[in-house]
Amino acid sequence: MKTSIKFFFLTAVVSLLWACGNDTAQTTPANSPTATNSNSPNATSTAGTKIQVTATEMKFQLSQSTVPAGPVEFETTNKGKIPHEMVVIKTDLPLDKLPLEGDKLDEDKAGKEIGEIEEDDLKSGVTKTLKVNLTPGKYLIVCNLPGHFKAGMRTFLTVQ
Ligand SMILES: [Cu+2]
Repeated sequence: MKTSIKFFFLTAVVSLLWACGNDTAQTTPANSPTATNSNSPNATSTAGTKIQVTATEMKFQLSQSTVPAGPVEFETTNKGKIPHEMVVIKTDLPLDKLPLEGDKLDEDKAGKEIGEIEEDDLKSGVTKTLKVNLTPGKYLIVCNLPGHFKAGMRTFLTVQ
Protein backbone atom coordinates (compact mmCIF):
# COMPACT_ATOMS: atom_id res chain seq x y z
CA MET A 1 0.00 0.00 0.00
CA LYS A 2 2.77 2.42 0.92
CA THR A 3 4.64 1.55 -2.26
CA SER A 4 1.65 2.13 -4.49
CA ILE A 5 1.08 5.57 -2.93
CA LYS A 6 4.70 6.47 -3.59
CA PHE A 7 4.37 5.21 -7.11
CA PHE A 8 1.20 7.18 -7.65
CA PHE A 9 2.83 10.32 -6.27
CA LEU A 10 5.88 9.89 -8.50
CA THR A 11 3.70 9.31 -11.52
CA ALA A 12 1.69 12.41 -10.71
CA VAL A 13 4.84 14.56 -10.43
CA VAL A 14 6.26 13.20 -13.65
CA SER A 15 2.99 13.77 -15.50
CA LEU A 16 2.78 17.29 -14.09
CA LEU A 17 6.35 18.07 -15.22
CA TRP A 18 5.65 16.57 -18.62
CA ALA A 19 2.43 18.52 -18.86
CA CYS A 20 4.23 21.75 -17.99
CA GLY A 21 7.01 21.06 -20.49
CA ASN A 22 4.50 20.20 -23.14
CA ASP A 23 2.55 23.31 -22.36
CA THR A 24 5.60 25.50 -22.84
CA ALA A 25 6.39 23.77 -26.12
CA GLN A 26 2.89 24.51 -27.32
CA THR A 27 2.82 28.19 -26.41
CA THR A 28 6.16 29.08 -28.06
CA PRO A 29 4.94 28.90 -31.67
CA ALA A 30 1.78 30.75 -30.70
CA ASN A 31 3.92 33.70 -29.60
CA SER A 32 5.68 34.10 -32.94
CA PRO A 33 3.27 35.64 -35.43
CA THR A 34 3.93 35.05 -39.11
CA ALA A 35 3.02 38.57 -40.27
CA THR A 36 6.53 40.04 -39.84
CA ASN A 37 6.78 41.14 -43.49
CA SER A 38 3.79 43.46 -43.51
CA ASN A 39 5.95 46.62 -43.28
CA SER A 40 8.18 45.89 -46.26
CA PRO A 41 10.08 49.10 -47.21
CA ASN A 42 10.31 47.93 -50.84
CA ALA A 43 6.57 48.09 -51.40
CA THR A 44 6.92 51.19 -53.65
CA SER A 45 10.12 50.17 -55.49
CA THR A 46 8.39 49.89 -58.85
CA ALA A 47 7.38 53.57 -58.68
CA GLY A 48 10.91 54.68 -57.86
CA THR A 49 12.67 55.58 -54.64
CA LYS A 50 12.07 58.70 -52.61
CA ILE A 51 14.94 60.03 -50.54
CA GLN A 52 14.26 62.68 -47.95
CA VAL A 53 17.18 65.09 -47.80
CA THR A 54 17.73 67.61 -45.04
CA ALA A 55 20.13 70.47 -45.69
CA THR A 56 21.52 72.48 -42.79
CA GLU A 57 24.72 74.41 -42.03
CA MET A 58 26.81 72.61 -43.10
CA LYS A 59 25.65 69.13 -43.94
CA PHE A 60 23.25 66.93 -45.85
CA GLN A 61 21.31 64.17 -44.17
CA LEU A 62 19.77 61.47 -46.39
CA SER A 63 16.91 59.24 -45.27
CA GLN A 64 18.76 56.38 -46.96
CA SER A 65 22.32 56.18 -48.29
CA THR A 66 21.83 53.12 -50.53
CA VAL A 67 18.99 52.83 -53.07
CA PRO A 68 18.14 50.59 -56.02
CA ALA A 69 18.87 51.82 -59.56
CA GLY A 70 16.02 53.53 -61.40
CA PRO A 71 13.93 56.64 -60.82
CA VAL A 72 14.95 58.49 -57.67
CA GLU A 73 13.20 61.48 -56.13
CA PHE A 74 15.21 63.73 -53.84
CA GLU A 75 12.77 65.60 -51.60
CA THR A 76 15.12 68.19 -50.22
CA THR A 77 14.28 70.52 -47.35
CA ASN A 78 16.50 73.40 -46.34
CA LYS A 79 16.22 73.43 -42.56
CA GLY A 80 19.14 75.82 -42.31
CA LYS A 81 19.09 79.58 -41.92
CA ILE A 82 20.80 80.49 -45.19
CA PRO A 83 20.21 79.41 -48.83
CA HIS A 84 21.85 76.22 -50.07
CA GLU A 85 21.98 74.26 -53.30
CA MET A 86 22.14 70.56 -54.02
CA VAL A 87 24.17 69.11 -56.87
CA VAL A 88 24.17 65.39 -57.69
CA ILE A 89 27.41 64.21 -59.30
CA LYS A 90 28.23 60.67 -60.38
CA THR A 91 31.81 59.98 -59.38
CA ASP A 92 34.22 57.17 -58.61
CA LEU A 93 36.50 59.42 -56.55
CA PRO A 94 36.74 59.08 -52.78
CA LEU A 95 36.19 62.19 -50.66
CA ASP A 96 39.90 62.96 -50.22
CA LYS A 97 40.53 62.78 -54.01
CA LEU A 98 37.77 65.20 -55.04
CA PRO A 99 39.38 68.16 -56.89
CA LEU A 100 39.04 71.67 -55.52
CA GLU A 101 38.93 75.00 -57.30
CA GLY A 102 39.57 77.69 -54.73
CA ASP A 103 37.06 77.22 -51.94
CA LYS A 104 34.68 75.21 -54.12
CA LEU A 105 34.57 71.72 -55.54
CA ASP A 106 35.71 71.56 -59.17
CA GLU A 107 32.44 70.02 -60.39
CA ASP A 108 33.62 69.31 -63.95
CA LYS A 109 36.65 67.33 -62.78
CA ALA A 110 34.79 65.67 -59.88
CA GLY A 111 32.56 63.62 -62.16
CA LYS A 112 29.39 63.85 -64.23
CA GLU A 113 26.61 66.16 -63.07
CA ILE A 114 23.26 64.36 -62.98
CA GLY A 115 20.99 67.04 -61.59
CA GLU A 116 20.78 70.14 -59.44
CA ILE A 117 18.51 72.16 -57.19
CA GLU A 118 19.71 75.74 -57.47
CA GLU A 119 20.32 78.17 -54.67
CA ASP A 120 17.31 80.32 -55.68
CA ASP A 121 15.04 77.27 -55.30
CA LEU A 122 16.39 76.17 -51.95
CA LYS A 123 16.10 79.12 -49.60
CA SER A 124 15.67 78.63 -45.86
CA GLY A 125 12.53 76.63 -45.03
CA VAL A 126 11.86 75.56 -48.63
CA THR A 127 11.30 71.99 -49.82
CA LYS A 128 12.14 71.23 -53.46
CA THR A 129 12.03 67.92 -55.33
CA LEU A 130 14.63 66.76 -57.85
CA LYS A 131 13.75 63.75 -60.03
CA VAL A 132 16.56 61.84 -61.68
CA ASN A 133 17.20 58.41 -63.12
CA LEU A 134 20.20 56.77 -61.50
CA THR A 135 22.30 53.89 -62.80
CA PRO A 136 24.37 51.78 -60.38
CA GLY A 137 27.39 53.59 -58.97
CA LYS A 138 28.47 56.17 -56.44
CA TYR A 139 27.02 59.66 -56.29
CA LEU A 140 28.16 62.78 -54.51
CA ILE A 141 25.47 65.05 -53.07
CA VAL A 142 27.06 68.43 -52.58
CA CYS A 143 26.31 72.08 -51.90
CA ASN A 144 28.90 73.98 -53.88
CA LEU A 145 28.27 77.51 -52.67
CA PRO A 146 31.63 79.08 -51.77
CA GLY A 147 33.08 77.28 -48.73
CA HIS A 148 30.15 74.92 -48.17
CA PHE A 149 31.81 71.82 -49.63
CA LYS A 150 34.92 72.34 -47.52
CA ALA A 151 32.79 73.00 -44.44
CA GLY A 152 31.23 69.54 -44.76
CA MET A 153 28.21 69.98 -46.97
CA ARG A 154 28.61 66.76 -48.94
CA THR A 155 27.65 63.14 -48.65
CA PHE A 156 27.65 60.03 -50.80
CA LEU A 157 24.79 57.96 -52.15
CA THR A 158 25.27 54.39 -53.37
CA VAL A 159 23.02 53.11 -56.15
CA GLN A 160 22.86 49.35 -56.61
CU1 LIG B 1 25.24 75.10 -48.64
